[in-house]
Amino acid sequence: MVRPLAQTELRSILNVEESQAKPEQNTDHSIELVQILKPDGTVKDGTRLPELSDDTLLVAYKNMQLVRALDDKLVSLQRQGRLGTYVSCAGQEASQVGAVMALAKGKDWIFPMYRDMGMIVQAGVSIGDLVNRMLGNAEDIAKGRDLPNLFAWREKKIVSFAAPIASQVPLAVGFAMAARSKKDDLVTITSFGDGATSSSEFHVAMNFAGVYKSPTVFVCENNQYAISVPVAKQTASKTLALKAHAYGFEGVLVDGNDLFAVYSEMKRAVEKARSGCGPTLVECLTYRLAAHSTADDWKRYRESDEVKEWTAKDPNTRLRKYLQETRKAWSDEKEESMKKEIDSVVGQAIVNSEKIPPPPVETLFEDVFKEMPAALKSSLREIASE
Ligand SMILES: Cc1ncc(C[n+]2csc(CCOP(=O)(O)OP(=O)(O)O)c2C)c(N)n1
Repeated sequence: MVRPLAQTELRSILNVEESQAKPEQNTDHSIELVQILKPDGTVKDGTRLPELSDDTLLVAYKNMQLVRALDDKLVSLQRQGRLGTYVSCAGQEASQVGAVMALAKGKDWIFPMYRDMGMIVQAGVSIGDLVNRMLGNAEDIAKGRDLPNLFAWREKKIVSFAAPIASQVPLAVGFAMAARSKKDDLVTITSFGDGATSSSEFHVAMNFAGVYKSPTVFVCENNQYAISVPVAKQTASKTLALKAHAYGFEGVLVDGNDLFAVYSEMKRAVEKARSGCGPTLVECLTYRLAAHSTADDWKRYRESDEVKEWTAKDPNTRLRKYLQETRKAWSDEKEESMKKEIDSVVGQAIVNSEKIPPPPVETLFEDVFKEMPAALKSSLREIASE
């Protein structure tokens, strides 16, 4: 792996002199962090909890824990050589589940990124289908043609992701504009990391959305690193939310490990978009607890103390504390039985998926041309006769 450059090395390579002169300039574009649930699971003074029933909250909590358990299991499958590269979402569950909770199910569309397993599960994709996708077997919806973390389920209104960073962002804007021209009041959301905000796709999409008031909510999951590049080397802006102001719309900064803060601000943004008042950028300040993917080692570019500090702000533990200690809607016994159920669902899904063979070789030739060209037909015959 390439060694990350220290700030001083980078400055000397780029020939950037640290200026001694400090001209007066207004760079204080602070945006306040929205937080409702504090890391200790208590509600912050002066804030209002969103109205959510116990049932809705318990489904969200269960999904967050289900995703964490599946995540652990998929990392271990990869380590055993039973799965290709895997991208973990551990630590980002509240941002992902909270964002999807704010959508109108069956109406709004999701343009996710590769790290968004929490969105996929909250949108209603079954664990069996998800594991088939990860393993790329014959029952995988993508017929094994995509990388494991590239999610797409048309009936759940989840649009497939392409590997170039931020390529999904303009698509979400275009889709929303097309829907509006057909007088459909759906909203699109698109998620991406802090690194994606340096891409041209992000800026093109934000500009277009601002000018035409596209009914789109941009969800930036700021997990503070783009592989080994910390956010401070990604932008000189104080927040990523601020970037929305340059495009003429609202940017909000939320505690991405607080399900209530994410849900409340997403709900407001989605309603605003649906009522014709244009887009919002919601920056969810969070942290990825694992490595970027199973192909890197976070110890090469992060301090253990930093990881410890963020582990103490774990979104799942925080919500559990609230549910159990403040709301009295949960208990140790319920947690125990939920964990057993989750282990069995995840374990069974993996056993079932691993029994399914890979997609038949003919599928490699299908779905490209309406009429298969002669050259492909001949290759197919050749393979079939082997
Ligand atoms: C256009 C493009 N450049 C580089 C890459 C390689 N790459 C894959 S993931 C990644 C980091 C993205 O970081 P971020 O947007 O912060 O999302 P995160 O992975 O942290 O969730 C990079 C640079 C890519 N896939 N596409």
